[in-house]
Amino acid sequence: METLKSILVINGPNLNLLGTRQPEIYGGLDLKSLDQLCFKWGSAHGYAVTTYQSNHEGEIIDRIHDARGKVSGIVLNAGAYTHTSYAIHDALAGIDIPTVEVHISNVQEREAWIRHSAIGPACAHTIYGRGVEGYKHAIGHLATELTLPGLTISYGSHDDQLGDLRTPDTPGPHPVMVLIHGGFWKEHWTRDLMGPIALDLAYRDYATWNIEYRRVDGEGGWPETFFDIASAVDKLAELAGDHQLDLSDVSFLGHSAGGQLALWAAGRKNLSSTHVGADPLIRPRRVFALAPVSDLAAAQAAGLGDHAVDPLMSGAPSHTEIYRNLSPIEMLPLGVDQVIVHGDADKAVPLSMSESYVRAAIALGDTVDFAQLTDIAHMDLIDPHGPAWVEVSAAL
Ligand code: CA2
Repeated sequence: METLKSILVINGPNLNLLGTRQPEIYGGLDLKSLDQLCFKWGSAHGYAVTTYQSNHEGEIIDRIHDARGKVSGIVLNAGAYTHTSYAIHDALAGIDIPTVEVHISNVQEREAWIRHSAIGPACAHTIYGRGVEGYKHAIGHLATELTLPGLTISYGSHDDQLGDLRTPDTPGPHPVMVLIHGGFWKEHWTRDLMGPIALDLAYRDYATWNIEYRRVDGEGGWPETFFDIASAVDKLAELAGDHQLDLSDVSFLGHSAGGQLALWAAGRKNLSSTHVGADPLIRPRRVFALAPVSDLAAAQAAGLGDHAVDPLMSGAPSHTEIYRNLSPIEMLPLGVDQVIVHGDADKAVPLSMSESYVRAAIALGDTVDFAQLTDIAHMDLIDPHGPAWVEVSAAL
């Protein structure tokens, strides 16, 4: 447990120009407004945020050195120094402060020199391609890791086949919530998204298993992504004894594309046609799906997530059969109690998708609670400090 509760946000060269040019890449917000948001995001987690911007490599290095003993975590957008500065790498490696590397743009979809990070190996985590919200997630990630670090456990040999297990301090066995993050199955959305929820659930005496999985622009898609979710869930059978997990009380909680995966995992049978293999070892008591992509065919037809279903399903030999076994609305009834939560201000996954899903599930005999939230947007649902959490946590 740390005693300092402060986070330093450093922005490197040219980020003082934010909001003045290239809004299509960096958004319309200026640096001063971003700083204000960082103060707000920090204080939501109980952290005082200090911000610093410089166009000079040496000054950034001095500021990093000066942080020793004064801050508990650093959020660093080193600008173009990211790609060249082994000196900043060394400065970070020389201090003992967890640092999250942040980029506003999707650096992995840009030129080769931008895809390379010289500072990445000295950072605890990298967040990119999420606009300025990436700073929020970086602060949330630091706050989570500094308060209750997860035990990172592999469930396979691929770099993405792992999860963070968090168990409360109280005597077990503990009910378990499997957390499945969203992001339209894409590489630049990672399980840090669910960290703050893991922390919140730890205070409610839940053990959490916050899982990563192979995603589409990496080595995922169908069937790898589905195979990973199934394997990650089944890994609980092996972890239960050592970590005091109550396997009779396992729930799945997924958001967005993670909601689709959670519903799929809850309802999956031994579907040889999905090529996901064996009978499930773990059956959930309940599945919580927050703004889930519950209908893959409808999502594909509507081009949701910048046509995200296309690469997810591109390896599927027969659309009709695969959709029936992978798309929650076509798997109904799931035979598992479900709680669906969706906001009416959701621009990523329309509320109407949950309305149709819930209607179909109830008609086919499933027990479903449906919470429709007013003025709540897509990402609000996974923010324990946001406007939806009172209702989301009540549903949990
Ligand atoms: O995406 C990011 O956040 C970057 O770290 C931003 C850097 C860029 O060199 C990195 O490759 C990716 C700096 C770009 C800042 O330049 C601006 C120019 C005009 C308006 C706003 C920012």
